[in-house]
Amino acid sequence: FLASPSHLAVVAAKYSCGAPIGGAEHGPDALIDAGIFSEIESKTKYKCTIDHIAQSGTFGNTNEAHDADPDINGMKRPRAVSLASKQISECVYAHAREGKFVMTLGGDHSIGIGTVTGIARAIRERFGGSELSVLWIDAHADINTPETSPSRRIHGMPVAFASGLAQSPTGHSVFDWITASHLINLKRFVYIGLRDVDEAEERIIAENGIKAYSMDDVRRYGIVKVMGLALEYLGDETPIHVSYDIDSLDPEWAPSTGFPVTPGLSLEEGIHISRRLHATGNLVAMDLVEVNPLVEPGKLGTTVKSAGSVIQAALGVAV
Ligand code: EXY
Ligand code: MN
Ligand code: MN
Ligand code: MN
Repeated sequence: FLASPSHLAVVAAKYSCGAPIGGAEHGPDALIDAGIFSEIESKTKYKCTIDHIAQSGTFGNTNEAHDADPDINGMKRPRAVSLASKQISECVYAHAREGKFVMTLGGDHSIGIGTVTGIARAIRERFGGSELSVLWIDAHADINTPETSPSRRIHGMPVAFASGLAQSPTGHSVFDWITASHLINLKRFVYIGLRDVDEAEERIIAENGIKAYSMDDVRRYGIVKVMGLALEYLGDETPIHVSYDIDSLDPEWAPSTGFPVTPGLSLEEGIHISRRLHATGNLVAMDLVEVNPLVEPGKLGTTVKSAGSVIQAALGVAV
């Protein structure tokens, strides 16, 4: 039911203000400089454009404490992350509204607040109120609220903000830009690859009846079966957004990331996920996040190559 887009809007989201360590703001350039998108242009029908978004000025874009950005409700860097995600949300919304495929490169995973809300809003408008489906491929659940988060870092909270579970803290206007038109429905949401989930997150997942396939499930049933179940659950008639955290892959394949957890998906399993999503014909947007060139710099090549493969497979390139 989707007209197949011929324009690929790449959004380089150069932020690390949601994470406790810096470096992820350099992820987008590492991917772009590796030539992934020139190759896509030569091998597919896609015409690519790239927007670079980095915050400067008042709040800064890195994780370091900032006088202008004191904690709110325990959250670290709330204004920086809120402003970053608002900018990203508006940018991806504008592209998706025109029917382009939107590929956002992170950045720490707090940028997912921006991507998911922007795509969800565009889909509502394009398809008369219908809701976006989201696949979250990650070692982590990223669904803490400011109240449950052990780290107080917003990269562990994007799913909570994009679904409305976390709200703008009382008395503060930060994150107030997220309105009902931006929110996703957690009944149209599936996790794959989980293996490092906080106790409170386990409870939130259970209470909200969220479909989740852990790494143990992938080992038990195999990735082919798991993808089949995930896509069957979401149904055929739905636009899909995949938010792909590179730390879903085993550290062997993606060592240059801030929070690696072993054992993870093999590169082959990671590519299978992307291929299956492409084959649905319903994929409208993708995030590829948490490539951190400052972690294991000697193995950045391996990490970028893996990221490039999952990106290209999602766009139908044979990898
Ligand atoms: N669940 C932990 C927290 O909320 O602090 C760890 C989050 C890690 C997030 C990584 C990037 O995906
Ligand atoms: Mn994540
Ligand atoms: Mn993660
Ligand atoms: Mn194709």
